[in-house]
Amino acid sequence: MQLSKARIQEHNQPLLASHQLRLNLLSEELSERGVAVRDLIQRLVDFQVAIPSWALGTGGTRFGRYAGVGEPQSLEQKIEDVGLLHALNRSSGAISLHIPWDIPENAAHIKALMQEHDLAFDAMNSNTFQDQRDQQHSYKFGSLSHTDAAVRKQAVEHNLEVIRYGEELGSKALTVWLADGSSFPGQRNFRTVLQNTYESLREIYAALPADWKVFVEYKPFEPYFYSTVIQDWGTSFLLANKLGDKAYTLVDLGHHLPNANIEQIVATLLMEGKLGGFHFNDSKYADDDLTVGSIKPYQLYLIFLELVHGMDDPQTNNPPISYMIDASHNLKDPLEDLLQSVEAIQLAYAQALLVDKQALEAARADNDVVGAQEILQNAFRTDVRPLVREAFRQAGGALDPLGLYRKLDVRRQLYDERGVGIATGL
Ligand code: AOS
Ligand code: ZN
Ligand code: ZN
Ligand code: ZN
Repeated sequence: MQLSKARIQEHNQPLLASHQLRLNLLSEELSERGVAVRDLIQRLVDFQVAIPSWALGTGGTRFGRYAGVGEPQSLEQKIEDVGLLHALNRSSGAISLHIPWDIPENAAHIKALMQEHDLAFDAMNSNTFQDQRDQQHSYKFGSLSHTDAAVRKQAVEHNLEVIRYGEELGSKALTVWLADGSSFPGQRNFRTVLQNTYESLREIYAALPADWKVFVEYKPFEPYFYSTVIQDWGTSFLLANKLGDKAYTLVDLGHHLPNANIEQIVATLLMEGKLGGFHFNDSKYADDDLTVGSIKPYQLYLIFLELVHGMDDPQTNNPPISYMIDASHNLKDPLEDLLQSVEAIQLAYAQALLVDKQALEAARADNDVVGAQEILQNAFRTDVRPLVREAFRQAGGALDPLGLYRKLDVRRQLYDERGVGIATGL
């Protein structure tokens, strides 16, 4: 289904007066606090976060899966779903594909469809954590790190194939998330598997087009429960450094052991110019892939503060970061969840933009612990929703994307169109 500009206008019209009132009130207060409101809103308008193709269908747990309805059955339908999200909030103008779940049969047709929806391709994702039909070697005991050179070769070749698909479509990055690990002490020689992984990655790196990047994602455990080969940001950073300028670390918020100081990891990677990709989600226990900002909104804000201050610092030499939502939904309508996630990201971003950097640095220089904390908390405790809504509106989106989605009864329409089938690739 397509969402016309006229339909969005029609939705915004009755909400406009009360929105304007709230926005004016907040703008006045913020101007008094020295915030350049118009510039801030423009930064929100410019911010884009990619949607992964696998977040569009209902996920499952290892105990089972409840079918959703109206889920996309093809790459075309996935693009249509992201196009709909983007029409609603104008902040999700990119899609991240996964091979072999999203093999583009006809690249020209797919590119035309992308253009129609004003979408770009974010990083391509390879998959060496599942065995595919007709695959010669199994990844049961690893892929890029495998003890058998033939398996490593097959996994490298798969990644090269993903790069080729990405080139056809106009993507500029490859994300490697490696499930490789072990479930019992003694199962693996830590040094051998890391060395194997490095050598495999080197072959992939050598095949990267000149204007491409590779993102190395880390994760402390799961699907294996004793060790993973790329367990933490240090290991990812080490590999990225050894590989070269086109290799970067990717931070997924759910891939840390409890209470890790993720904002500090972000700051360190930015200092080194090595933060390439970002997967947003939220978690209470581990890689829960819950809605962004639903469990730890203050942490999300602190992370955004590091992203904003780090990227704005002229001394930082980090390329633009590929932002993506990496979530999975068992209970919610996936599209509703993604609308909530995008909004949560924009809210945290807006709060981070409120912080007076100079005042914060002055408090730090004075060792004014309370003062510095107050500056951070004041920004966090500001209700910035009018700013985010205004950014959606200025960009041509809905003042209340979720409200409009519900009013249009989108899921019902998708169900009529597509039926009950399970989304492809999940
Ligand atoms: C897995 O835990 C990682 O978060 C991956 O980034 C991603 O979810 C996966 O590649 C999708 O299958
Ligand atoms: Zn991820
Ligand atoms: Zn994950
Ligand atoms: Zn995750």
